[in-house]
Amino acid sequence: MLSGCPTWPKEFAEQYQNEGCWRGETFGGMLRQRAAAYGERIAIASGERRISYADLDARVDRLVQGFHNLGIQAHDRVVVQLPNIPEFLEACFALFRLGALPVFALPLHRKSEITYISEFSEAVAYIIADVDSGFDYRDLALQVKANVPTLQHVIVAGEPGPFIALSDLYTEPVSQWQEPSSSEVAFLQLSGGTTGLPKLIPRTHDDYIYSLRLSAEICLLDENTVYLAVLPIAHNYPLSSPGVLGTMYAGGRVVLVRGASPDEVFPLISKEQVTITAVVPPIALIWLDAAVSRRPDLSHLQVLQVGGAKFSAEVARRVRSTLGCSLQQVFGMAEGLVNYTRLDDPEDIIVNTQGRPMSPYDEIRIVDEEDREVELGKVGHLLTRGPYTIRGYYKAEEHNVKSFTTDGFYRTGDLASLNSSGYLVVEGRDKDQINRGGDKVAAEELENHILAHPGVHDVAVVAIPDEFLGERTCAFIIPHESSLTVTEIKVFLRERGLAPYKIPDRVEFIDTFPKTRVGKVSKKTLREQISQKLSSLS
Ligand code: J2J
Repeated sequence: MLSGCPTWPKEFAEQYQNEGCWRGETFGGMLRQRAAAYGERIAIASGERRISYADLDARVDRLVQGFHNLGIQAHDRVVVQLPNIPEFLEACFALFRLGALPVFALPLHRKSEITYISEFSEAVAYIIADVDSGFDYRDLALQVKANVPTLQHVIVAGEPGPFIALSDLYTEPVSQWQEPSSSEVAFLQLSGGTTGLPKLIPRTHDDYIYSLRLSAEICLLDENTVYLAVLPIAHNYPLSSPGVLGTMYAGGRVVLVRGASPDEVFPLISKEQVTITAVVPPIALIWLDAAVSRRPDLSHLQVLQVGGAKFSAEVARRVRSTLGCSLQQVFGMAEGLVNYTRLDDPEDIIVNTQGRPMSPYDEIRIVDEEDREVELGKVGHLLTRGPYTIRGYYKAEEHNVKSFTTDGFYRTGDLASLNSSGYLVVEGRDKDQINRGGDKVAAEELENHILAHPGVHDVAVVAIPDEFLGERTCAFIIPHESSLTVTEIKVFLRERGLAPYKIPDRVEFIDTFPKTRVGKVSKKTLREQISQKLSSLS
């Protein structure tokens, strides 16, 4: 097992095995079996490209040999930052087979995030696209490589520039390698974050494949499923809930697309006969509005999943009548626990709750400030433990003490209530994070970046309500000098290489911070102040 990865105590691991949650499957083995069972059926469609399960299996073997020839070995970490293209899945399955660990970066991550996760994970390689959405990842890689001594290889899907072409690595397999054991960590996923620096989440073959299998069952996937991957598949939700991997588990077809606009997506749903897709609330809103005027042919679409941020009941009610498909709410987290409304649930549950845990072995506690369980139906802090929820972040001992109870429950940072049928309603959050329509911004991380500006004395980042995204970010800054401008701050953050979605939506200059009774900055008062100001402006 890779060091620095907390794991389940023996008695829990045995229980999860005995109960049949963990069945000893690995990703490498899963693809091999699907290739044997579904051979010529299409696994991945991307533009005009079609890759069958048999082709995918063979291409992955060739790539394993190529990675092996480069010197990539079991337990090595490899940062993968690719858009929704087939190479994403080929590279990941090749790394899985080799026992090397993909570290998933989002396409919008920039120098700051990539340098940090490469350094922290001591990555030996970084896999990128050449250019995507107008951004040249090779320029980013040059900067990252100059700062991260462990990084030996940059591998490019597309024109390699000064680096290695991924396409040159597909090599006739000659070596033998031992596939990892199912209890090993398969990859590191990025946490939405609440702290100054992003945390890495170790997921094992056993736990993640369990979550795929269950997700595929709950979403009624089979070999006739066509799943459209609209969100970046590096994210846990489109990767596994049931996402591209759950679809492949079921032997279905994954359709990859790089944008979410109705112009692109509606014709594709019709052409590929898509049966299920997953979006965040702002995309659902755009699709609903566009569908009213365009009346697209979505006749094959059975399920629209919405998750990642709270979906308002009012909008949720419009899904069936406007798009003609079922809505499924998904409330999940890269750390583990995923809740789904079930497809045969009554409308009231589907519209008004965020679903119930997918596994009977998921343990849920709703507690007060002292970790005492609150009455059923009351709002409290959501804690969870189970067969696919991590027991700790990668190499984060100190932080793990705060994020997990001594008996292994993960403190989700969400405020929720539980009803008598076991369904959860997300009521808010006690973690210092802004959920920008599914994109998570850790307040402390952004504050640290802003504090690095020499003209800033102090800063506090809070969420402001937003009709479209749910929330946006507002940075309250106490400047050293009154000449500091909003533009200066934004340019500064961009130049530091921060992901664009973390650049504050609004900056407010202020003389002093309101304080709580114990002398801490009162973010609650700041949120109230800005809400009042904004409502008086509108
Ligand atoms: C309210 N808040 C939600 C929802 C997530 C499936 C779906 C989503 C994620 C995800 C995921 C929410 N309503 N429906 O990994 O597998 C907020 C909560 C949660 C945090 C996790 C999956 N769905 N959230 O969004 O790791 O605050 O995972 O704790 O990015 O998003 O964020 P993340």
